[in-house]
Amino acid sequence: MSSTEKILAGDLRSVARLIRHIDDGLPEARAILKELYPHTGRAYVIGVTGSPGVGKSTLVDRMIQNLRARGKTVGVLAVDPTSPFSGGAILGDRIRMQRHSTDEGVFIRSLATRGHFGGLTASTRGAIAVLDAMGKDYILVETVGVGQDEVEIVRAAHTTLIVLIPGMGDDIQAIKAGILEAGDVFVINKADRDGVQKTRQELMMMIDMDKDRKTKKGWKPTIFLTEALKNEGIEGLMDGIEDHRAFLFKKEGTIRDQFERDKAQMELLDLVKQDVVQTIMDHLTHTGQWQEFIEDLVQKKVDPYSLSEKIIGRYLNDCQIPTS
Ligand SMILES: Nc1nc2c(ncn2[C@@H]2O[C@H](COP(=O)(O)OP(=O)(O)OP(=O)(O)O)[C@@H](O)[C@H]2O)c(=O)[nH]1
Ligand SMILES: [Mg+2]
Repeated sequence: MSSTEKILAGDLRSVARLIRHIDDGLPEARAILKELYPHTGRAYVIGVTGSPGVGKSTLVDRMIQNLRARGKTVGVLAVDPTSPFSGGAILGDRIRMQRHSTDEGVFIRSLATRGHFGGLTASTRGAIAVLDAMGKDYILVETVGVGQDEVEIVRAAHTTLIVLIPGMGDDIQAIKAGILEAGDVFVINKADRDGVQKTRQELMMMIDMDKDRKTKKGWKPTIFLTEALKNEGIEGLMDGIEDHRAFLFKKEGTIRDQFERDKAQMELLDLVKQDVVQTIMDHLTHTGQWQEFIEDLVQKKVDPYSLSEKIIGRYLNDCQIPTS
C-alpha cells in the first residue's frame, strides 16, 4: 500500500508521520497531499480560539466527549505558533485530552510550525486535510490567541468558536478591533465566575452593532455559557454548532457554495504567493544575485521598485515552478 492508501484506510502511524512531515515542512508531504485532495471535503471543521487560559482545551475535551456520545469520530489539532518548543502548553493539552487517547474514534495531534510549509495557515490546512481524508467526521482545531494569525487559521473552519471568560473587558475590545467577523459562535466559559451576564450583554451589543455581517452572510452569531470543567452547557453548545452547520448546508446550497469557493480561493492564493516567492528567492540566493541586488540598493545604484519589476518581469517568463 502507498502512504496515500494507508492514510485513506485510517492507518494511524501513516497519518501521524504525514502530519509530522507537514509540521517540519518536508517537501515529501506535498506529494501525498496532492493525492489526498480529491478525498477531502467530508469532515466538518470547528475552530476554537481565544486568549490563553480561557479553557479552550478543557472545552475541546468536552466537545470530543459529546461528539463521541453522538456516534461521531473526531480529529483534534492543537495549534500553537507561540510555543518555541513542542512541549509546554501543547503537552498540557495532550494530557487534558489524554483520556480519549485509547479511543479509536479520536485522533489528537499538535502543530508547532513556524514558517515552514508556507506558514502556519498552510500547515494547518494540510493537517486538516489529512484528518479529513482519514475519515474523521469532525475536526476540532484549537488555536491560542485572538489576533490576525488566528483569524487566518479559523477561516479554514466551517464554524468558528470564540471562547471568552467573564470580565474580559479588554478582550472584548480586542475582538472588536479585529475578529468579531470571524466568530460564528461565542462561548463564555467559566460561567461559574462573576460577571457572566455583563460580559454576555456587552457581547450581544457588539453583535447587534455589526450590521454588515448580518447582511453579508445572514448568520447572527450566537452566545453560549459553559462550565467546561463541570461539563455544563456543552450539550446546548453542540446543538448551537449543529444549528450553524444546518444554516451553512441548507438545501439551496448557496451559502455553502460561497463558503467552499471562498475557501478554495484563499488556499490557492496562499499557495501561489508562497510558491512564487520561494521559487524566485531560491534561484536568486543560489546564484548570488540577491546579495548583489542588496548591495546595489545600499549604494543607491538602483531603487527597489525598478528592481522588483525587473525580477518579476524576468522570472515570470522563464522560471518554472518545480513540481514535487
Ligand atoms: N472555574 C473554571 N475553570 C475552568 C473552566 N474550564 C476550564 N477551567 C480551568 O482553566 C484553566 C485553563 O484551562 P485550559 O483548558 O488549559 O485553557 P486553554 O484555553 O486551553 O489554555 P491555553 O491552551 O494555554 O491557551 C485550567 O486550570 C482549567 O481547569 C470552568 O468552566 N470554570
Ligand atoms: Mg489549550
